[in-house]
Amino acid sequence: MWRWWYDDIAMTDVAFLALGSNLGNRMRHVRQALTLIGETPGVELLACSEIEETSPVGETDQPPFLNCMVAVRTPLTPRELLGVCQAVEQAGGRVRTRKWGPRTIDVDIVEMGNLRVDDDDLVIPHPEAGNRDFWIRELAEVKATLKRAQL
Ligand code: PH2
Ligand code: MG
Ligand code: MG
Repeated sequence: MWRWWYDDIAMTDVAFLALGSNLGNRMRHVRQALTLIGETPGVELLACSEIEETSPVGETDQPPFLNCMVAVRTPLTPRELLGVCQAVEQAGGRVRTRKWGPRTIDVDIVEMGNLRVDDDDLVIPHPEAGNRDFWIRELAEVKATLKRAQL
């Protein structure tokens, strides 16, 4: 069964991860996440958007975020990549409180090639992908960088 995922990803093996932090030393959390993602075996960090400050969406009664988008190349399955994201969140001291609440570091899979996943705990593309101005902007920026660098 997993073989099917691998075949699919082999054709379009660039995934886009969104990073967000609005608790504690936000830049430190984002930087640590970038480092950990880049050091993960089987995950090649290709490009990163600008890191920008954004107003909270959804739950608006929380501090502003630092957000950025990264492109990675990986043969990992979606679920394996989710595991990487969760490990990076744990290393960043993420404590799960309320949905969409403040967090030291959040790492979300936004896109993974042309792949579609619709499980209870993992939906790709991310359901908010078309709704957040900053994600749309960051995604366009990273994709333009990949194109320029012919990655
Ligand atoms: N993430 C959320 C909820 N709201 N707002 C901004 N600006 N940036 C985020 O990354 C964000 C959010 C849930 O993951
Ligand atoms: Mg999120
Ligand atoms: Mg998340």
